[in-house]
Amino acid sequence: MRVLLVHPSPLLFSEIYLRLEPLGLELVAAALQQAGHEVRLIDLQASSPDHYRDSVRTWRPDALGFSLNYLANVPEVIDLAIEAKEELPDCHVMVGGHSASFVAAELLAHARGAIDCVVRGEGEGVAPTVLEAFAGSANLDTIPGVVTANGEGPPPALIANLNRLHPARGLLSQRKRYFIGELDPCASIEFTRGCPWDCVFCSAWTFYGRSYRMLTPEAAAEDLASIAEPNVFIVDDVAFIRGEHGMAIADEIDRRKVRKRYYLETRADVLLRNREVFQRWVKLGLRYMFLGIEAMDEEGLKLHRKRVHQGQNDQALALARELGIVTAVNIIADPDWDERRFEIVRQWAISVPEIVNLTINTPYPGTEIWLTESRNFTSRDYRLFDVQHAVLPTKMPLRRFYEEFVRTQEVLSRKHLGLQALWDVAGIAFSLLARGQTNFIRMLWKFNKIYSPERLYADHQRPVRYEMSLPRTTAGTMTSAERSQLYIHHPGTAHGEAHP
Ligand code: B12
Ligand code: SF4
Repeated sequence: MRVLLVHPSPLLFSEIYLRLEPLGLELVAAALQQAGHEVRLIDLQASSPDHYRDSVRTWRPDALGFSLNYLANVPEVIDLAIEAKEELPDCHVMVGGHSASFVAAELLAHARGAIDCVVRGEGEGVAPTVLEAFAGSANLDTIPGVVTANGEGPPPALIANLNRLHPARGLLSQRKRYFIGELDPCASIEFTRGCPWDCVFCSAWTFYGRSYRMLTPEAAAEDLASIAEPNVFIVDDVAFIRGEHGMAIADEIDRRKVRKRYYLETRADVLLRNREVFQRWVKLGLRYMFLGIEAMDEEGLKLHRKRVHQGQNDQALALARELGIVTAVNIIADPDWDERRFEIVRQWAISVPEIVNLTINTPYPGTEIWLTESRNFTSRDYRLFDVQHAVLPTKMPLRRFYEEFVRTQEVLSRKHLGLQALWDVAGIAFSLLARGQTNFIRMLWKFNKIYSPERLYADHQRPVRYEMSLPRTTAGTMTSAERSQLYIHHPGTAHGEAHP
């Protein structure tokens, strides 16, 4: 079959700081190629919608597959599916990805026949069977994880072997457009999958059933060695939870003499526990790290169930500085923040050398706070669920909240964007320009164009065509049965570790 795989457009956040390749979709593509299909991939983060429309019209795929990791992309994907079905009524449409897995039934309802099925959970294992069903030689309703208008088939199953496939990176023509900060251009890689913790605002653990699986060090290093870009973003939720795994990959990389620069995300306690692993990776080229600090006090950390103490966060930042890793941290802004809370964050952020980023507390489907807080939503417009908009009632008037939020982001960004930053990194900027890489340079000026309280506020006034459904729970409560319903892959079905 001719299969066109599509990743939707970037969200507000990505318009400024980064743009990264759709690794999940590349794995699905690799599985479909292996099954003998002709596959094309369009990433609307890096290509124009016209390019997509031309491909539908001229290449006339037999099947379309949309990746829907981000809830805010739901309306776009529904509209693209409807448009494609109008152009090609016989084309089969499947949707998969993180968010699609949590809202499968309502996606099908909104699309009114334009989406044939939603694949819940990991996609590379079942996607070839879904295409067999599209071709008439298998039954769509009996494939694990597949949801159709007829209902849900057997529960999704985790794939048995993460080492078998390498992402089909070669399918993306616009590879030069992927970057994160000055790591420009930048590819992505996965060493492990899943997270054994259970923070209340996060759905990484409910998606993978609190499992944690690792690629073999050989497979990880082999994939890395095949990457052409000089910079690599490691997509693992929490990098190097198992110190010996991080060391073993480092050995394999050394053996292959691979030299790259890396960005990864991890937790304070993991960094403190595995100091020598991170030290080794600094020697290998680790430059940037993201630490999910989330809250600045014990009470906040407890509310998020982060299972880390403030003291550990402080120690981890000190260690990262000592190791020479440039660290970005995230703080979750609660809609009930007032001017004073924003001011405290601004003061703290200016006083530390780290890159500080703010996101707004957002109950996503699949998280625990989705069950306990979603009854209070002020909007059910999927597009506002991007952690840059407030979807819960704000203590300050909404416009005032956005003024404080943007002012804080601006103060934080001024440390790293704009003229001062260009001066600080002039050498890097010139060498990137000399190589024709302009993503980083453009980023330095983008903030004021993209972020404004008016834009964020106006986004709430747009007509809403697709509204998100609410969970069937009583406000503020959650039974253990409801909590267990959050899982896509249930803990019992997961191979690998289930507890930190
Ligand atoms: C890496 C990552 C990023 C990267 C890049 C992601 C990219 N280009 O796709 C960066 C840093 C840019 C990023 C940014 C953001 N992210 Co992010 N990100 C992740 C992370 C950690 C891993 C994603 C990944 O690559 N996994 C590895 C691949 C192999 O898995 P996968 O993509 O899920 O694909 C598999 C399945 O989903 C499925 N599948 C996927 N597509 C398809 C398509 C078909 C047809 C089929 C059949 C199957 C299928 O099969 C694949 C193989 O098994 C996830 C957490 C997680 N564990 O999922 C958060 C996550 C997806 N991000 C999240 C958020 C909130 C954001 C931001 C909004 C954060 C912000 N501060 O603003 C931004 C918005 C980005 C944007 N779209 O513009 C949330 C999503 C919440 C939601 N429900 O919408 C997540 C779940 C994190 C969390 N803890 O809550 N992110
Ligand atoms: S540690 Fe990170 S990935 Fe794991 S549950 Fe918490 S926020 Fe999610």
